[in-house]
Amino acid sequence: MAGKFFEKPGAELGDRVPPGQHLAKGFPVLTYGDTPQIAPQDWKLQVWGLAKRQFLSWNELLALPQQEFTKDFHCVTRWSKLDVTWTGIKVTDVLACFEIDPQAVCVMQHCYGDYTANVSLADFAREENFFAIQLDGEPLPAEHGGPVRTVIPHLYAWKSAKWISGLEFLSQETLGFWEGHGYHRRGDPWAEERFDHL
Ligand SMILES: Nc1nc2c(c(=O)[nH]1)N[C@H]1C(S)=C(S)[C@@H](COP(=O)(O)O)O[C@H]1N2
Ligand SMILES: [Mo]
Repeated sequence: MAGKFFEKPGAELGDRVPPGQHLAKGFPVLTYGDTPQIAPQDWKLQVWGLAKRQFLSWNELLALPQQEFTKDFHCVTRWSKLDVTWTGIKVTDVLACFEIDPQAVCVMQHCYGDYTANVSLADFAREENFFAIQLDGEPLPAEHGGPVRTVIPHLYAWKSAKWISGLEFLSQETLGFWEGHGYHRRGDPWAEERFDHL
């Protein structure tokens, strides 16, 4: 796989690159289906299931604290990109707006264009996860999920939902798009949780 678009990680990066992954040159775009075009002011996060609050608007999202995040990104199709620089809002700060019922243990991320990805609330509500609104200091490009996507760095990147449009809080696990097509329900790249063999 080494060559024009991918290179084998050098030994010095070995501890940064999960097993079976190669480093991508550039930042590949991986989308199933068409790229939705959403004007930031029209973006809205719907909230349903086991939570009181029903939505968060673009302006409400921007009113929350923003910070820079530099994180590695691992796609299950075996490319990784190290040190991606984003600006975003911590997932924990967003979740604090919703009055989530203690019975909620899972979250379904819904997207414009109908993609879904499930995560446990424990995996979602981690300090290093965020809603990204910028990439390299520029508004997040549509092909990378703009105006808003989630980034969950400790799981394979299919869990990082582009064009996020909704969060559904659930008392039990329901499978998202790729998870329903045989991909792993959790997707830890360090454990190579690529496919679900159950
Ligand atoms: N809505 C939506 N989110 C998505 C996808 C998608 O097809 N639709 N692809 C996933 C996959 S498989 C990967 S690897 C990353 C790719 O993000 P990128 O295109 O910004 O590199 O987005 C994830 N989020
Ligand atoms: Mo992916």
